[in-house]
Amino acid sequence: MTHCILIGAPVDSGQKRAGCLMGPAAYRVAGLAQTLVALGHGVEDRGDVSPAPRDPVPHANPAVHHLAETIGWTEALSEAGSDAMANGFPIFMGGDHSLSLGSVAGVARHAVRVGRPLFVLWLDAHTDFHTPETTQSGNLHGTPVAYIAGRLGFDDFPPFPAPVPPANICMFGIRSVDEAEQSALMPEEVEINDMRVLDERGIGAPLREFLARVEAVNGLLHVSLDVDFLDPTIAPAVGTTVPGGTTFREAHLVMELLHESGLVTSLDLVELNPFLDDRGRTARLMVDLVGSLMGRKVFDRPTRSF
Ligand code: HAR
Ligand code: MN
Ligand code: MN
Ligand code: MN
Repeated sequence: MTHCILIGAPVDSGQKRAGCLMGPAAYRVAGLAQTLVALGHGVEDRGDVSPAPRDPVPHANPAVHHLAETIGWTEALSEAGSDAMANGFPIFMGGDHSLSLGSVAGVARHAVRVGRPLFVLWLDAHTDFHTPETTQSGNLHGTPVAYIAGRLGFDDFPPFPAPVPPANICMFGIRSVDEAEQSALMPEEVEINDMRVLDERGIGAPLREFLARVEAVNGLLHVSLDVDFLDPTIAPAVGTTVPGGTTFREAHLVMELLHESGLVTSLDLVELNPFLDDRGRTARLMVDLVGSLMGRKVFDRPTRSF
């Protein structure tokens, strides 16, 4: 039994298509808490975080927008995340992906506190490895991995508590990478399982290898699940659809293997835009994936496969 702490993060400042702010409400309507309770877990819904208002912050890159607001979210979510880690298993209900600037910062503070290495599993169509200086869209939801990895260019943000070594960051589902991200990632040891890798190897083998690395050093594991990790035909409620995403079963298999590993210590659910959904199907799929992560099985076998 896990004590799950739901943290509403109605962040919409990291991109330009309004609607992600309705995400936490959609997860509640889709029955996230009820799903967790049915699996035998405890649930504490801490409500929605709301950052203090602040004055605009100018930036040398004129494309960057909503910088002050995003910094405010980062501080508030880092605080909420750090507190929740001390008490249970935080589930950040987004909100666009810029919320991970704060959620992972909070988790990293906890990792420092308990003296354990932090690993990050990034399930996304995008690498989100821009800095505020390199982004051309100015959408800060494209930057959290760079912040987490300790890249320079985040001077306006609180310093990241303890940057995650790039080798501890593993991505799955990648199929949209900008040039500046490509060249910044080239020398780094971030493990990028793009869709080509998944086509050739399947999703299970590379995931098991990564989980073995986490287990070997008793790491904490933060999972960041972007809706666009999924193929848009099964998950339409996202502003940045990219064709060729993961299937229903690939996504559930990831969650089932993560459950069996027993390694996951925190989770982001990001980029759901309920305004773009088709009768709630994307919200329900995301909740079902959390169900698999938290122990729901197709068939209950006595042996574990991880
Ligand atoms: N790389 C593009 C940009 O920076 C698109 C980023 C889209 N990011 C998300 N989250 N939707 O992964 O604008
Ligand atoms: Mn505190
Ligand atoms: Mn993302
Ligand atoms: Mn994405």
